[in-house]
Amino acid sequence: MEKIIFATGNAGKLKEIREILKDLNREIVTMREAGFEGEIEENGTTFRENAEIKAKAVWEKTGGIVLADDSGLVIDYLNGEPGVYSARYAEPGKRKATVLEKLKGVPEEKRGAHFTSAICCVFPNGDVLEAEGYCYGRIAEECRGESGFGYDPIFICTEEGCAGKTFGEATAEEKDAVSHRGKSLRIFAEKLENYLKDKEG
Ligand code: ITT
Repeated sequence: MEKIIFATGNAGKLKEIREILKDLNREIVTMREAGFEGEIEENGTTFRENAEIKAKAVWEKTGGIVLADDSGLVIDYLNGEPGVYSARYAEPGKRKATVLEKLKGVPEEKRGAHFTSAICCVFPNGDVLEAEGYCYGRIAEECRGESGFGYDPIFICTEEGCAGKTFGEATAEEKDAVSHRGKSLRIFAEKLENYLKDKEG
């Protein structure tokens, strides 16, 4: 069975994607393992555009089945920031602190936020499948918990099954069950199944 190449340099995403898509029973390799070198300029203005840019860049070089995730944290009080700039918001190691500082003194009811994940999969013949997922919550007043990656310790999830915990406090199973990436990838998995059935039939 043909493997899936995941166009990412983010180890946290890779771990989650392998777990969430384990029922596909397909090997998921990174773009580096697939021989892709170099950087990808993510110059889109939406998560969806950036996911497509990443998937197509790796597909053009490898010709395989390529999956990409573009994601980020959208904070109401900051008019949607950091959004598509989530990976580039402040210096590495200072991103969570920067968000906490900007929301200092802001009351709980105004700290609403959500994570978005846009998935794009390009097939060897150029066909494209897309999916999106969202997870709602609010920004904590300080970091809580060590699990996950990125902004997880400052995102208090308000969705059933995880409500009240930051993603840093949630187990991987609890996060995957409600997260933006869990949702986008489960939608993708269903679309993939239908796509493959159509092709075979
Ligand atoms: P690739 O583009 O190589 O996949 P990246 O880290 O640059 O990796 P993005 O451009 O999609 O990925 O930026 C997403 C950023 O948003 C990511 O670096 C995190 O800081 C944050 N983020 C996305 N999903 C997250 C999650 O589930 N938990 C915490 N932070 C998340």
